[in-house]
Amino acid sequence: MLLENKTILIMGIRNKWSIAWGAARSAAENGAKVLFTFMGEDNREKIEELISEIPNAKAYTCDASSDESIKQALTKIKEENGKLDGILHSIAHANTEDLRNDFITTSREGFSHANDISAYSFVAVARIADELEVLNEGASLVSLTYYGSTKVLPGYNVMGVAKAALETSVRYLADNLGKKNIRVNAVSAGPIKTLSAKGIKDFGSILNVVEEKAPLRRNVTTEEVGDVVSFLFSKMSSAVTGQILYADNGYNIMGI
Ligand code: IMJ
Repeated sequence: MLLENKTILIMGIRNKWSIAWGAARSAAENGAKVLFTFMGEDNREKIEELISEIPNAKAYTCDASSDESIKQALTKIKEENGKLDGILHSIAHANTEDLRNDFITTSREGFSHANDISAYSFVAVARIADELEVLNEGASLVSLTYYGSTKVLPGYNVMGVAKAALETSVRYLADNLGKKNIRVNAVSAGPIKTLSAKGIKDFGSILNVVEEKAPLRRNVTTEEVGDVVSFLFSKMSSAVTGQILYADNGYNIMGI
């Protein structure tokens, strides 16, 4: 199996619709031992119930806005499970008003918050995992991004700026960690109805446009995105680093 004898940490699980959950199922199906981090100790019961269908899965709380919290989580994870072969960063947040109003109204605080949680936290995870020697030789770090980093999508706003910072961070991290044979990539997923898309104005029409225009004439599923993440965790991608790999049924290649 593709991920046999590998331990994979999935950071940012919320519910069964999360891309993180699609990635976890794919990693588990391919033979990996899967661990999770989630936000907020209050959610432990719900998360443990969800992950109970994956044998030997364990969940740890982690607040991506705090280096101290990331350190605590990674220390405990290493103590209890040994070193990791892969980490998926599936964490993003912007203030709701910054996704509802015109981009020009974004406050200094809102801009900083979106970039802190959605981009900087990946840099912090990479650095702390490296410092604490949490990663095995040949490990693979993966984050999730979106086309709104590159093109204007209505309402994506400051998240587009944060994803651009994330994608550039992927390239610089890939350079820094390449010396240690650690790879760093991001998967740019097509739009999916997750909790992060809930309440987003006209989300349904965005899904319809993809169905109509994407070369494969359909939307992507969390399982399909998860399979691409598994490829990046596997030896099959040993020559791939610093890349933004689109899992969007080809939508991004179209000019119109
Ligand atoms: C989000 C906003 C606007 C347009 C959007 C999205 N499109 C897609 C998304 C077209 C696909 C979902 N996406 C890719 C995200 O990265 C979402 C991030 C996000 C969502 C929320 C909603 C609730 C909240 N803060 C958020 N922060 C980040 O309070």
